[in-house]
Amino acid sequence: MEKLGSRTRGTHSMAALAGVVSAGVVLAVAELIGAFFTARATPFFALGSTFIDFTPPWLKDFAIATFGTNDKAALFVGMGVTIAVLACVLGIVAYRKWALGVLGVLFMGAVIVACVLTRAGVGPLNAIPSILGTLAGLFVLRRLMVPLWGLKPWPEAPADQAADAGDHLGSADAGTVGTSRRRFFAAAGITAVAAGIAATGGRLLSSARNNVAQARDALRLPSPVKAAAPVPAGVQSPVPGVFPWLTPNSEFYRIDTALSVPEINVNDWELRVHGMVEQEVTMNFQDLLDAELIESHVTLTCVSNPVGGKLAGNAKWLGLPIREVLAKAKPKEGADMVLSKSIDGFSASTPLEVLQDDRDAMLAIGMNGEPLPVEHGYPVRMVVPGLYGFVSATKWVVELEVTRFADAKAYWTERGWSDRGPIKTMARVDVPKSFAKFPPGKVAVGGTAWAQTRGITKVEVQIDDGEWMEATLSDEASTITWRQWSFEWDATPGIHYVKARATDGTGEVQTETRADPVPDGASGWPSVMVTVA
Ligand SMILES: Nc1nc2c(c(=O)[nH]1)N[C@H]1C(S)=C(S)[C@@H](COP(=O)(O)O)O[C@H]1N2
Ligand SMILES: [Mo]
Repeated sequence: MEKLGSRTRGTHSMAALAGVVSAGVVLAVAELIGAFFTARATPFFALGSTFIDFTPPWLKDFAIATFGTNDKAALFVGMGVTIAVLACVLGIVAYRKWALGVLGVLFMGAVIVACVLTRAGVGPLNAIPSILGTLAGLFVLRRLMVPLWGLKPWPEAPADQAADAGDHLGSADAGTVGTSRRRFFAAAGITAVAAGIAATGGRLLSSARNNVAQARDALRLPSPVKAAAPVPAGVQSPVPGVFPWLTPNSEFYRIDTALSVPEINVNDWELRVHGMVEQEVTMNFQDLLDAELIESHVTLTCVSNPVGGKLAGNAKWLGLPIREVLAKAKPKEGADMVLSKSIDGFSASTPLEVLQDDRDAMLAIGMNGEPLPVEHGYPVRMVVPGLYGFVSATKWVVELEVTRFADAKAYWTERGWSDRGPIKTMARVDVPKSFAKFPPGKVAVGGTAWAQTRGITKVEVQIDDGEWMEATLSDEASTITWRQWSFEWDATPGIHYVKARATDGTGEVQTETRADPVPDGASGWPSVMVTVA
């Protein structure tokens, strides 16, 4: 490899910096202009969402297992680093061969525009922020290259570069070098600050323009015509540290592919029921408010939840039974699935009969007495007892297409997951925590178990490879909610594994066979390692 002089190396670092500053300008200008377009049209959002759509199941799984519900923050950091590295390379390329640099920037711009335009429900005009951002970035890159070329003209610099470098060209003596460096760093610094201000301004502007949070606060929910069945007094496990039976909204797990939460104005919301139906039905939000709503406690669980994981929550939902909407639409003979679609492009395939039976699958508008939180699907989502969320719990739902499993595929099914998702029987040890240390003697063990629609009839605990011992079940609220349990263990010194398994209402014992979450949910017995000393 050619040995670079220190000054060359210096200018290369500056060229890389110029690339990073220019990339920042692309994103910032697009963010600012994007405030006047849909939030999902900004480059950062569109790139990230496209990346998520192409995420293979193993990577999704890895991300959720490693970062949990911080997976989006991790994605943003990863994207930021990737963009910065690419920008460094493009900066150096532009410095050495301007035309090639321009091509590279235009290519990146085209990739961003393609990502924006392939988002669901994003019209062609939404390319404008990214196009203007790319042009602004190109302009800044050019402005930053000029002093660099002046600093030390690259031997192969084409004539127009030489012209731009102006009086500095060929006279890179100590004085002009200093001037060029100062010019470069001043321009880079000022541009970076301006980009920061533009990006922040864009964020503030778009949140002020789409103030869905205020609309949600102002929303008054109607009372249900059928209240939730009363919850028995003893549903909560007496063991301190077991999660609350009713999950507060703020602690409810969140899983979705939405990098920027869809912001839906209730006056614009409409649900279209179509496909294999006798009668297409559309309803607006007022129709929902005026309908005969019911309330019901339902435990939601995520298919990506690893054994022992926390991707499950129990809430009181207020909504309209979906079977009533389907009764109006009258599904045709042969239909066996409803493909529910979110405004953000996500979709879920739910067996038609599950939405028609008496389990009270609903179009929910309320969660624990409040309007749905924006991240949990405001203004309307689906809640279907007994199925994992990825095939049933569509948030920001706007469409129900009555169809057949043979004819249509849901979002995650296209990405290697199952097309159906009945929930597997699962016990979880909440207390003691993994790696806990405590003295020998009586220890309270407790946790949760779920097998929605079948119910939990027994939970057993095993210490190391000993006998299975029956735990005490807390009261059962219903078969569609989780059930808590407790157990007293006389702990002896040493390192121990505390395991649990549940039996569901059909008499089936939770399988020991370990399975990964892909394609239809994890299985196996949870095991918590503790040190008794
Ligand atoms: N629009 C939309 N709805 C969605 C998803 C999504 O990615 N987008 N994820 C589903 C999955 S995988 C689960 S487990 C549940 C989670 O609901 P929650 O975030 O309210 O807990 O939402 C479901 N609904
Ligand atoms: Mo999920």
